[in-house]
Amino acid sequence: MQTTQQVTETKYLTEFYHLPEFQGIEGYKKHGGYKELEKALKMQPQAIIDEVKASGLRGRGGAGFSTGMKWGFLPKNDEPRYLLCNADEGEPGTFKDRMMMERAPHQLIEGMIISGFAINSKKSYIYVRGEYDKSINSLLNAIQEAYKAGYLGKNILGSGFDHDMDVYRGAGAYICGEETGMISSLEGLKGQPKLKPPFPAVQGYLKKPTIVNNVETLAVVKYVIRDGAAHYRTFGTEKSAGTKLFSLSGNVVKPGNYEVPLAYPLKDMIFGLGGGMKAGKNLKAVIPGGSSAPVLTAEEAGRATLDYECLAQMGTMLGSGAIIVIDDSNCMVQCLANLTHFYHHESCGQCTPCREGTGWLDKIVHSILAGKGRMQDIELLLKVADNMKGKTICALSDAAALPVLSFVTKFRDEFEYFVREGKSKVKGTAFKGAP
Ligand code: L3W
Ligand code: SF4
Repeated sequence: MQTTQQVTETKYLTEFYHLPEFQGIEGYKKHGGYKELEKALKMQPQAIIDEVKASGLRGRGGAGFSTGMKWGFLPKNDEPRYLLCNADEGEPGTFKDRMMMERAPHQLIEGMIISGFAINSKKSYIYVRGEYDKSINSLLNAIQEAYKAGYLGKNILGSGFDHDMDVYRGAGAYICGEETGMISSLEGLKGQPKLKPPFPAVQGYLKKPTIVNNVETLAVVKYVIRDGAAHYRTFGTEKSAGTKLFSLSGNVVKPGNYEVPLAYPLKDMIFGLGGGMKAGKNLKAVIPGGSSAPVLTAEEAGRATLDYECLAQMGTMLGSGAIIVIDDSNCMVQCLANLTHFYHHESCGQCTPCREGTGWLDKIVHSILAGKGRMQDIELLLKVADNMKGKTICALSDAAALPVLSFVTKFRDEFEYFVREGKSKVKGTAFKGAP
């Protein structure tokens, strides 16, 4: 497979990420830091919301919901309002938010203060994945610097606007990345999702209106204020505007985080920026948007562009922007076993289709791997997965079912071979048991 164009990153958000000084307030200010906060505080809050709406910015955490529209759902006179930054980053394959928090904590903080001002919120929380020690320390240090400099606290830069910010550390549950689970956890309750509606924008933290946005989404807000919605729209397409950070992992020569405009060809990401496959290996499959996104075959990957519409049309999704590349030395039954184990472990157990379904999927895939599979188990996998879709409180059940449906449908020969022969079709792969 060949790349189609000269492959370069578009370093819009990440322009100064290579500079260690960008992590501290002085270095950040040297490169334009907090200028947009000064500008935003002189604007009407509604004008900021309108600009964000006009920019076409969509949530970068997974669902791609319009940010401006979400902010517009806040009820008019219900206060206090909370802003909650989702930095739980638990989706397998996703590691872009970690880089943003480690290398540019002030970029997120500035974006959050501007967003807080726009939605009239005086208090925000950053809910960070518990394992992210470096991110947490980087944020705590930057928040302290921002308070000292008068960008947080009372009467910010003499504007009359007050805003306080805290970091909350998660405790390792994937489900706390789901916004209502996150709110429950922040309230000190068990981190379990709740039925929507009411959506958090109407009734969230402490039953008050709460906007939950991903790290990258909130960081973008500063740039929309700096350059305007029209400029932001020069990147990407009409419906998928802007640049996006993609976490590229798996069997590529150069894994890492790459920032490109939306609608960037997936093959350029893999074979250009990612350096292609390792010597002697061929592309077999790609998971384009975090482990919840249905897998693409190599042929499909060659046609895909990285935007919400193209990937949805191909029956998968952009999700959180985690691209997991699988070469032909991997066994798809074993790859799926990693995913079924993960979702079974992370199901919170409230809904029967999810609690039981994730367990059955995991048991069936592992029995095939143990050489005890029956041909009818392949159909059973499809049936169980199908019954888990669209019936539960949150999207985890669908997220567990979709990879199974796509792996079994697109790589059925590998599942049948394993059942028939009791071993993998891919030579040299031996299953070493569940992680
Ligand atoms: C008010 C309405 N608000 C929708 C809001 C809603 C939420 C956002 C999107 O799942 C996906 C999931 C994972 N009034 C509203 C409204 N909203 N209608 O819009 O809502 P929703 O329900 O479509 O999505 P979600 O529950 O936020 C997110 C997928 O992302 N995923 C997981 C990503 C993991 C990470 C990570 O590790 N960083 O993000 C990956 O693909 O499967 O489909 O705010 O309240 N009428
Ligand atoms: Fe919990 Fe699964 Fe139900 Fe989500 S779908 S609330 S993870 S049991």
